[in-house]
Amino acid sequence: MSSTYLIALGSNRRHVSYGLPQDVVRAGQEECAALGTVTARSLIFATPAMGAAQRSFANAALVLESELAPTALLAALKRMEREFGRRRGQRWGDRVLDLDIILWSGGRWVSAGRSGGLTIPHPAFAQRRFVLDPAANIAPDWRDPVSGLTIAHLQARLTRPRPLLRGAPSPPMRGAKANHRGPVAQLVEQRTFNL
Ligand code: A4P
Ligand code: MG
Repeated sequence: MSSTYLIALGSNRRHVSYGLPQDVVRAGQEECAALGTVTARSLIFATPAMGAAQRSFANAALVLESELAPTALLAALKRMEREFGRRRGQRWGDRVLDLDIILWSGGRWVSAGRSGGLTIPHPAFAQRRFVLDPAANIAPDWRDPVSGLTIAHLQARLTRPRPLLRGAPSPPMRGAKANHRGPVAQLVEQRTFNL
């Protein structure tokens, strides 16, 4: 029986033959066709690095119909990461391509494994614009089984204007331009490589 998966792709390192991160991500989107049928591919987004990473990323998403069960798909994605990661001079642990399973048609999945196990939905995806922007590009109506919210809704929560301080709203300053953009909304606007 085939299942539907939402896969997130990310890269912030060059590949010796594919080249720049956005080209690595595009190649990754194409290679995923070996795992089933890719029914939707997002635009590729340039995103500011989050966390310990230094260089900005290229991020994308795709929808995959596959006969593979979640653990078999994860193993195949890890294999693909390793294939993309074979690059001389690269530090141990760095990968040219990161492939995560974000959602699947079966709802929730949790299984143990020797190298980290598997949790679907991906535990952090609802807080990550670099996942939600590409995902909203191809699957805005897909509902997260944990929060019950659609991807479009989760994305809007991260990007919608918010007051900086909680509590009673203060009256707008006379003559001042309204600006209710919160810290998240003030992040560098994401742009796509494809436009
Ligand atoms: N694992 C459990 N659940 C899943 C799942 N749903 N999908 C386990 C994939 N893997 C899952 O992941 C470590 C282990 O998590 C796997 O072996 C698997 O058993 P990993 O991809 O090997 O390691 P990682 O990349 O360090 O973890 P993770 O969580 O993917 O890293 P992050 O937190 O995603 O950090 N900034 C921008 N703008 N864009 C990015 O793409 N990526 C990172 C990577 C940091 N900052 C970024 C981006
Ligand atoms: Mg990962």
